[in-house]
Amino acid sequence: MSTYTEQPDGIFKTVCSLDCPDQCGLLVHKEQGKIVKIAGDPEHPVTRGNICNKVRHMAERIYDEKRLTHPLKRVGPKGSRQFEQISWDEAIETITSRWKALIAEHGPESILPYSFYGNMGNINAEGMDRRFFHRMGSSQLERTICTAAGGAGFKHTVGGSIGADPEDTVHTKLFIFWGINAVSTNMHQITLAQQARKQGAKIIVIDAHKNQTGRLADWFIPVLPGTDTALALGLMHILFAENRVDENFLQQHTLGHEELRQHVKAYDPATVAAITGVPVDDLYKLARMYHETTPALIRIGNGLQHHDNGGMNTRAITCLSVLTGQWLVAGGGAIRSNSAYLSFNSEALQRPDLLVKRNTRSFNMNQLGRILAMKEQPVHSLYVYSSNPAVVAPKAGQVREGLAREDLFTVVHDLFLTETAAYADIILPATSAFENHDFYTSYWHLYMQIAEPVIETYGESKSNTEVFRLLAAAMGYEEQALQDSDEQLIRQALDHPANPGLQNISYEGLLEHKYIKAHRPYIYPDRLDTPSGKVELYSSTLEQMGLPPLPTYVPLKEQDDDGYLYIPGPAHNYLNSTFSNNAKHAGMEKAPRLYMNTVDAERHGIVDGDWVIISNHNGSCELMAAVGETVLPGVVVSQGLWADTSDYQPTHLVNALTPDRLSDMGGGATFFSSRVQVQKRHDVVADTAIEASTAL
Ligand SMILES: Nc1nc2c(c(=O)[nH]1)N[C@H]1C(S)=C(S)[C@@H](COP(=O)(O)OP(=O)(O)OC[C@H]3O[C@@H](n4cnc5c(=O)[nH]c(N)nc54)[C@H](O)[C@@H]3O)O[C@H]1N2
Ligand SMILES: Nc1nc2c(c(=O)[nH]1)N[C@H]1C(S)=C(S)[C@@H](COP(=O)(O)OP(=O)(O)OC[C@H]3O[C@@H](n4cnc5c(=O)[nH]c(N)nc54)[C@H](O)[C@@H]3O)O[C@H]1N2
Ligand code: SF4
Ligand SMILES: [Mo]
Repeated sequence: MSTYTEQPDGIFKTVCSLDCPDQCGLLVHKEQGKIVKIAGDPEHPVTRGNICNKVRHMAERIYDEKRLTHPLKRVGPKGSRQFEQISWDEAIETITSRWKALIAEHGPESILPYSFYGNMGNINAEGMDRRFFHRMGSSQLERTICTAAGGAGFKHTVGGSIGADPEDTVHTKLFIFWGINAVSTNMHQITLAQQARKQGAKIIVIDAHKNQTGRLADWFIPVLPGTDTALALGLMHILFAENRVDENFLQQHTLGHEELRQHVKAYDPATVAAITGVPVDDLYKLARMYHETTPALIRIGNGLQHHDNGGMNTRAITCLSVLTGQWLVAGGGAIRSNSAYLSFNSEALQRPDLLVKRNTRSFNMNQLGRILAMKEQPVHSLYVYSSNPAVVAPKAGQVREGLAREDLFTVVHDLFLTETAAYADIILPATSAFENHDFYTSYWHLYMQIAEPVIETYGESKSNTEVFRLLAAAMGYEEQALQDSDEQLIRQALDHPANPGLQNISYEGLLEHKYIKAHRPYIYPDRLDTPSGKVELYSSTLEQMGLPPLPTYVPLKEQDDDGYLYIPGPAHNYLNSTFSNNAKHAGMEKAPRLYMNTVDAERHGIVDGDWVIISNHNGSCELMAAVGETVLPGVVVSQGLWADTSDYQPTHLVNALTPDRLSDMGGGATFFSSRVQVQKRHDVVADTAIEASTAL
């Protein structure tokens, strides 16, 4: 059964499936059965006809000759990329007979799924797959690689993923982009801010790197990585000391304001300046500006979450965001994730009831390397889909060692022969989202959207839902839930009276309108989803978990090492590792740069364009120095999860250096909390032809 329904040529409305808050409405132009152009939908209230360069060039990826067209089986050593074409029947039979044998010998927990949001369509990302692995009773996966730390920090403060409606931010007068590279990662929030700027709004960026977002700010505030909690506490100190808090709001809507008032006395400006690198005068200026401007919005990004103290960083900033009462004002308050407004019936979609064994073991995806290295009750089979862990997971060297295990039966379902797929025993070709039926829920704007297939399935590729239906049948699982159609899955997920925000949204309505906004009759709800129903400045829940109940600065773990603090962030022209294997996008991205301060570069005799090796106890990789003043001394930053080179070497694998420690809350990733040594490569000459913006 194919999900493809006959579509003529023309222009079709659909959705961008990438893991990006903007979740754009798209117009896909199709001629002779093929996509010839992808543009923003001018009628979509948030997209307003603009999309990023990545997706404007996405047809290159859809029709890339490297795209997988058939199932493959491995015929050489793991990692050698020697595969032979097989039929779907043979692929499904090979996988399921192996799984049946493993289940008989070691039990279902010897099998581990590994996935993330390579495709944000809900039924493909977290629908039929969840049903299947629940029914199997496989080891379960904690999907914590992205926003788990911040999600927890935010939840313990305001109860869940709610915040300002981005569309209201045209009225905002002060934007604080905090740990977010929004020009690259949330471009429509920048469009809205630029519109507000015409009415006098100011844009402040607080970041460890003066990148494309910092460069457009009215005021860029460089901060030392992992010190944001201290910065937020210092600002709260000044707000309380100068009576710049909204006492009414604190009284009515918060818990623990008196404790917080006392607690922040310890974070005086001089102490905070020494920790954060932000001068005392700037602390006063920022606190006063924040108090004096309304609506003031803090857009909390992922950068400050990917740290040892990422949960607390998010929590401290969230506490700051309520002190002046801005959550009561349209266009004020904070935005971290808005996913709660569009929350759907995930129990109906994922069917956790199919998992019979209560204490089935579960693994944190950030520790894939150590999971695959386990000697006791080892994982014998790994099924990877919608993710590329050989590139994106921390401690990538250990991940690849695990993937290279001859006794690990690995299946990878993807559109491409990724770095992870290179280690697979069986590779299955995946459809692109333009070939699927699915529904989408943005975690930033408030629109639910639907997509129907725009083009025919590519080669013999299949969607995630379709592959799990086949696997379920071949495993002999007889539950109807494992054969439900895509339409049934969507309808079941939408049937969710518990979220009144969906009251205007139906399957038929979505088919007709393509996007529908969540119903939200308030700016600030009557009751938050915290235990007290209020903003918890003091959290007894955290206290019971052994964490500080009040926002408290805890330094990063690797302090005594004399290496540079290293932030390997995402790139403008890639989406995590997606597009990194595509010539057009790699060409736009030019070279893997390492931003470093002039003072540090001079010490090592490094000039702009030099190739450098960065290394630490986890591994090493090679990058090209971008010398200037975009980072503070002692900090180095790279952008991009780069593909292995054309001879399949992991030369620019930044995650070779990242730690697999978990964050303070939520089991989140700590990609940005490592330290590295930097060394010049003397055997190659500097490449001065590639310019990188390195000026202040
Ligand atoms: N073009 C593009 N867009 C994307 C992605 C992509 O790969 N490329 N990825 C998507 C995904 S999955 C996600 S989660 C989002 C992530 O997008 P963002 O939320 O923007 O997160 P990052 O880009 O990881 O980091 C944001 C900024 O945090 C800074 N930073 C790092 N550590 C600290 C710190 O301790 N304090 C402060 N204040 N700043 C710090 C970094 O320098 C960086 O500029 O983007 C999504 N959109
Ligand atoms: N150093 C460092 N590492 C990071 C980050 C960072 O900032 N720095 N960011 C982290 C974050 S925030 C995230 S979210 C993760 C993201 O990590 P991943 O989720 O692994 O994201 P991608 O690299 O985009 O890989 C997605 C894969 O899914 C495939 N795919 C797309 N659609 C489908 C589909 O419908 N079905 C199937 N089967 N496959 C599909 C794509 O081809 C691609 O190979 O990376 C994390 N890793
Ligand atoms: S990646 Fe983001 S900005 Fe680009 S089209 Fe998709 S949703 Fe829009
Ligand atoms: Mo992410």
